[in-house]
Amino acid sequence: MKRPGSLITFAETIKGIELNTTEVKLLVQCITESTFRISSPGASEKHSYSVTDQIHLQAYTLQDSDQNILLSTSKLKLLINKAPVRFKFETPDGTVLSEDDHGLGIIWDEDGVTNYKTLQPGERFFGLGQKTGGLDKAGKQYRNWNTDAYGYTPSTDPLYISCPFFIGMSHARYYGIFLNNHSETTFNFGAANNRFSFFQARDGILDYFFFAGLTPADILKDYTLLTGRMSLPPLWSLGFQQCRYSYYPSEDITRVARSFREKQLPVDVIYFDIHYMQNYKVFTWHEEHFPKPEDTIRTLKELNFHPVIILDPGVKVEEGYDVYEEGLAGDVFLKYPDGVPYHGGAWPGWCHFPDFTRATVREWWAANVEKFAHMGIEGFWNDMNEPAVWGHHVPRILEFDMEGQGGTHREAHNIYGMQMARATLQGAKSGMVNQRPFILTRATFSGGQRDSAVWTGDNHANNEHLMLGAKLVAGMGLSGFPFTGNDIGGFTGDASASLYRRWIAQATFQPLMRAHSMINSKQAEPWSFGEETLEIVRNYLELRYKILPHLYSLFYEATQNGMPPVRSLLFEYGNEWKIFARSFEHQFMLGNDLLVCPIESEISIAKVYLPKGKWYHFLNDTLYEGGMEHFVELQHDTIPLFVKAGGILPMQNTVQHTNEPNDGILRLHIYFGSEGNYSFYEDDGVSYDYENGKFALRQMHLNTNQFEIDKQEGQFISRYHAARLYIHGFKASRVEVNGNAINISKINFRFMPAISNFDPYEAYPDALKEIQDLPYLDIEYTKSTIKIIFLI
Ligand code: MIG
Repeated sequence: MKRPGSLITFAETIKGIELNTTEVKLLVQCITESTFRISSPGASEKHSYSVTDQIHLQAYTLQDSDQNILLSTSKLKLLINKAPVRFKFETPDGTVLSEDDHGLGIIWDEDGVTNYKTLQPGERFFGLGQKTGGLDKAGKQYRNWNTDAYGYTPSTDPLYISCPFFIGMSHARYYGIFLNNHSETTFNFGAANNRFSFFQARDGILDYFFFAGLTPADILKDYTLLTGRMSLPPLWSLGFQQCRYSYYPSEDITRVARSFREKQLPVDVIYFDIHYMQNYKVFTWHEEHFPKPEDTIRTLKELNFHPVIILDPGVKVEEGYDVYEEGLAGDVFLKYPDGVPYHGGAWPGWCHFPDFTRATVREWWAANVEKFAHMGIEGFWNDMNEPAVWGHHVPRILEFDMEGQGGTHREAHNIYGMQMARATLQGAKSGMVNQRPFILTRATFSGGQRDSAVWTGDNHANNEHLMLGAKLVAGMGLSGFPFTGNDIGGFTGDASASLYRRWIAQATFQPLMRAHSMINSKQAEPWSFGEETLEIVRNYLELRYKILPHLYSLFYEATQNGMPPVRSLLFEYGNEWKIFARSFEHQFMLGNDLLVCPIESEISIAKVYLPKGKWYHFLNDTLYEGGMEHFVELQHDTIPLFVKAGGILPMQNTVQHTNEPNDGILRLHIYFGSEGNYSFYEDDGVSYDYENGKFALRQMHLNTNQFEIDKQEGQFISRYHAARLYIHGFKASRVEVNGNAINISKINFRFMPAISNFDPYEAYPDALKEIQDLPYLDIEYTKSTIKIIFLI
């Protein structure tokens, strides 16, 4: 056992502050005003797959006294106790954020390295990526080791993705810790003890970043500055996605696609799961099921579908199979220390596995992806990349390149999926000329948000998974992953109609809206659950396409500051303890203003918690008082949706797919309240031209009786010539637009149309209640600035 003893000397060098203690050396770096880094020698020279940028050092002040060294910036203080060496982080006003346990501190032993931190009174823990358990993870311990978690439950750990980053809350202040280590790591948030929390790295390399911020958003901003942010996804990937294990042969996938169009169900994406391949061989097409893949792809595209294919990492060992032969010749496969390539079992039988930690291997993989992009495939779905092999135990002794630094499967395991997604993105991009591809991966790691969307793997068709899914998506958002979703309906098992409807309703408000189901399970397309469900699902899909302008603007925000579209209530309401209660912790926000409450199947009266403030019922405009619980009646498997007073929601008319232009009229729903702001973003949705200024960004502000739209930034010509302003909760009788008085009109308004075949007004008088006489006004959107004053 080894730990930092007393400080012998310290030196401020170009690397940072080097501490020399009786037993170990440590390096302290000030990275930004709100970020410090502490690492063991050599750690900062190791290649990090998570940290994107070159680390720059930030100025700080240093005060040296007998007992300690104090490093401070305007936002954060680090006190280094000298005997023994212990670290304590404080806010500038002296509130403790996190401190080493005085007796234990940092310990190196047979478990690797463990940093023990004193549990602060009432300390809470959030995020840590794709983790089960509550919103507040206090009292739990988690392990990071990417795992094919087929059959997982609401308490399984680990799952598919590792993200050793969490946000902590102590003394009502926030901090974040990112353990920059992709070997197996463990986080204890006060599990089975009342003394400490800890984080532990099995490889013995200590390297963590400490973030301080006034809000969780500040911390996420710093963390994503360090580990990167996603770039804008293609707009079509935010449409509805239909998957099945598997749609084949060719006639089957095109039949499903046609059915969507015939039944007028808005959709953009359809998937090819593993049966499109010949004997599951990656980068092949099945000769009988898909004899003319180009034709199938063309047919799908004519139907305005964007086809996505699955890619598994295992390459079948088979003489004469070109991908295998070329891989062998190019020396791309993982090997044992004696140079013999590794054989692992997967769908194709015995496979070799590419070493995605080598640049040339990523290029080889990318070249194969590129060929498929040239065929018209625009989306690539990376599966089985934990990596998963039959028997689940990839030998730890396999050797990896690790960007030339060398390593074994112990170090490479958790970033394997991430590097596969990176290689896939690389290939897709070079194969698609100035068009954005869509990459989806099952396994990844901190920083993987840069390359791909993720889903939560093989969930099950039950209520537990419906609710868990909402928490996982919000939890991943807190951890820097904005583009996430769950298999709608549940992957394994058979969803009831009610469960499916509730899942569709919930996923309408989640970033990735993908329905998927297991081979041999009941068919699970929207029409497989009866006519009534079909009508209801169509309503939700239409609503999804109406809110695309909102969703897309939220994705733009994710590219700018790392804020996820789906936001845990922690972001705004962390000081309201009810948000952590078991019955409310599934609730989430889509953006700042829209509150979504997931509800189990068959439930017709729901209990929700509305945070402080005033809230409008999204479907019927009833005003609710926040800071308390409410019971809400639910018809037709709707879910409770509320908009915050002061909220702004941009929408469009519904379209059948994202290739279909909207009608040029922006629907702006504004909800009376004292303050609301919105960044409304548009671009062409498909190319990278936005990087060269081809975007349209307009800031909107709502302040009681005044609504303003600022001048556009960027050179994209907006899709909208007019805006129809729906005014919710305003008492105004007159209005002035840029100084000119105009009339307020009234309209019978419904967010979701009635269920036509069933005539809800006969069968269910209250169903999807329309808003009676909603006031609105039409304005020219092309005016360079717009100022609206509501007058009584
Ligand atoms: O061993 O490709 O999570 O979505 O449909 C199963 C078949 C492999 C697991 C994925 C699932 C996918 C399935 N895959």
